[in-house]
Amino acid sequence: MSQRTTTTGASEPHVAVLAFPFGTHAPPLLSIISRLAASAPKTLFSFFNTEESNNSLLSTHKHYFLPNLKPFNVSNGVPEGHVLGGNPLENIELFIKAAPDNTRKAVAAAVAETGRKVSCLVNDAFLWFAADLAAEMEVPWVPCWLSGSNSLSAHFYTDLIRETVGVEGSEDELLKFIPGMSKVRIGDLPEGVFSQSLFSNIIYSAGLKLEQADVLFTNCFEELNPTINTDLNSKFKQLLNVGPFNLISPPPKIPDTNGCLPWLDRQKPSSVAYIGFGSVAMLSPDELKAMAEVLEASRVPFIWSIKKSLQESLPNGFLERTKSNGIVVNWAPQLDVLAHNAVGVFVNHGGWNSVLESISCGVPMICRPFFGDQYINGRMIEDVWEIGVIVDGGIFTKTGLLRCLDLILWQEKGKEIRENVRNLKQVTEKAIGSGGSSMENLKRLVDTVSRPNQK
Ligand code: U2F
Ligand code: KMP
Repeated sequence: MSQRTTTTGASEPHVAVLAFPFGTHAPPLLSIISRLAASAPKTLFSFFNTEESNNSLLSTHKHYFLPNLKPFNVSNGVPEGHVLGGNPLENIELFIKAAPDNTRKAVAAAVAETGRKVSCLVNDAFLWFAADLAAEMEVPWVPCWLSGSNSLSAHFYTDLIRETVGVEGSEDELLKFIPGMSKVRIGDLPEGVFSQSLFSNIIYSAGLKLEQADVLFTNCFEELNPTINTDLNSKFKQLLNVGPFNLISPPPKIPDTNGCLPWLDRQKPSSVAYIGFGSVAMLSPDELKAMAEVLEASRVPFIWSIKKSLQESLPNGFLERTKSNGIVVNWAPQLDVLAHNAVGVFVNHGGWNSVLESISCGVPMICRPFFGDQYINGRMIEDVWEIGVIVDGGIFTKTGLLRCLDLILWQEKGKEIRENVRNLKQVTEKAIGSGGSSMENLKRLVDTVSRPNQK
């Protein structure tokens, strides 16, 4: 009996999905794959990811693993006995170096276990070796760019940028020669455009390789960057913006263990600063001190999500003195916090998921970018979408941060910014509504991945 089930299934589509297990990459990829799996119940989706990342997803995002979406473990690439130094780039580089071999092994094992040949390969775009794997298996190659089309354009045009501005381009030079990027400066570009580390080279190569994708899909929506998207649409075989994933396939609720939500209920509308810098970025001790001093002196009500290890570096007595004014948490229920009408500003690092979550809740931003796409995201926020500001000088100082908080929370300019982000929220809702651009693109994506292999 079980054999008959396997034989029937053997000809049904099987999508292998390769996750990048660092930063906030695997959860949004899993979320969109879950949405595809729900729309294509006869298609099997195998989610290849490290054991650590899969275990974390299984404990916090279990509902995404539908009966036709199964996790498979891939080695993290850390050699036996190797002691990690604590720099996230070390983990990334060890994983990526070993990933092509480890993934081939894991995919072969999953095919043997499920009795289904792979019919389509989906991967986090950083893992561009997947292009070769898809070619070997003779299946469509469908990478996913988990950030915005603004950073995608920067990586796609890296050679042109290097040729045009040379290696010594001035930080303030504008990228006027790239459609939709005329407000972006050389200094805003992500690593991979100029820097030469192993990880940067991987992203650079991804930018070149993505042109070969059968379909490239993103966690973005067309109306957010219309000029960039029109341009990129003519460069890729098929570019499908199917975001924001947080709205297309909502994540599970995070327990409100610190009582952020009832506390927010007691605050005035648009008065609270929510502060959080994602899963990787860390404030320096000086910036941490500047932030704490501003919160204490200004009396701006706040929720500050800050890792336990950094909480020890807060000024002596800060928690006690600000108890009536704010909450410090290890990890906040970010989406619920942003959706609360008491929140007036999100002080963040420009991480793509945070940016989309803030837009989908209509909350203005103050950005302090650290790495990767965060600078270019901050630039779009300040100069193109006009839904927030980059903190003065790029780092937190007492005067710079106070000025930004004052601007967004209390000044006339802040009202305009708030109106802009609320308008953009509506545009976002349209994109994911019935007949909206992301919804229509999602149907095309479901169609691509659920097709039996025709190569
Ligand atoms: C990398 O992402 P990060 O982890 O640095 O940051 P985000 O993209 O902003 O994602 C953070 C997520 O964690 C959630 C939050 C976001 O979904 O809702 N979160 C939370 O629930 N509670 C908290 O207290 C704090 C955060 C990278 F660093 C970025 O540059 C990239 O743009 C991003 C995507 O490629 O990946
Ligand atoms: C650690 C990370 C990430 C990183 C750098 C790190 C990460 C990430 C990026 C990134 C780089 C260029 C882009 C977009 C994102 O950089 O998760 O255009 O996404 O040191 O975890």
